[in-house]
Amino acid sequence: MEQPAVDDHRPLRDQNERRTGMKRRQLLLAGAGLLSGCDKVVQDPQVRTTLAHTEDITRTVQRLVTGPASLAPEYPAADISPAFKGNGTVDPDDDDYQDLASNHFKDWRLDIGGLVEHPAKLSLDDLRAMPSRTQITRHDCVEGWSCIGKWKGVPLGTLLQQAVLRQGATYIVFHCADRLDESLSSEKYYESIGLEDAFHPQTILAYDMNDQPLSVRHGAPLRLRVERQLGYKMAKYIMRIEAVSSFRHIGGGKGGYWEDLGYAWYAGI
Ligand SMILES: Nc1nc2c(c(=O)[nH]1)N[C@H]1C(S)=C(S)[C@@H](COP(=O)(O)O)O[C@H]1N2
Ligand SMILES: [Mo]
Repeated sequence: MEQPAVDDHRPLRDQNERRTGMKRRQLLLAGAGLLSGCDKVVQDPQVRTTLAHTEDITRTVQRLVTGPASLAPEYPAADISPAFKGNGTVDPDDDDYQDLASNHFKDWRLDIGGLVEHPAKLSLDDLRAMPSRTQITRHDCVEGWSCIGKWKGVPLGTLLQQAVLRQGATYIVFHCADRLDESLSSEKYYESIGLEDAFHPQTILAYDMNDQPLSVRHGAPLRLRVERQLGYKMAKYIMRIEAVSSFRHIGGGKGGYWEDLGYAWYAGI
């Protein structure tokens, strides 16, 4: 059967992603003893729309195999990568962002809004004064590389408990400062996760990396770590967090910058 045409780097990335995703899916499916049935569906390159269902299967099976609150592996300090790759945007080409950066983010405020009882605007000092969590984890990019880093930040769940989600809040959306590649999309980078991941103990908004304030390269002043998912979920340069009942009205409607271009919304690993 014919493969879809590869006319720019985007479908190629999609294919990479699908390949990586499949391997992991197959592992999870095998673990759950479901390989034979689901495997056929996953492997049929024609069944494009089935991939959406496969995404649901991945999520369900990951939960069956690992339980809803299972932790991603954490590593000893000796395993920290000497050079952590920077990927995607590494210096946002945005005037407002550059102004904030030139003043060491003293005027930056994390805007928390949407379906919450108590909208808030928090400074870096506010965030640093809150209880924190530190974790050494492996970052897996869909492009096929991994790096281990140490992250310190505020558990997202703590912030959401303070903000108090209103009825109907189902997803947390992260709005970023950067436009990644205007030839692919004019949208600013954004991401979204469900409440299970939002309240997961390892889901943090990180302001330190490897015991230093987060660098611009890696998402200063604040980036998401959602450790059971792939790298593209880990929004850098976060400006605003919004609780929503649906993300259909945001960006291209698929829940994230790369999702709008065809990546899976649930990028479980
Ligand atoms: N705002 C923003 N967040 C982003 C990206 C981006 O381009 N812009 N790239 C994503 C991808 S694909 C990866 S692998 C990681 C890279 O993070 P790093 O630069 O710290 O390695 O950030 C993710 N978050
Ligand atoms: Mo990535």
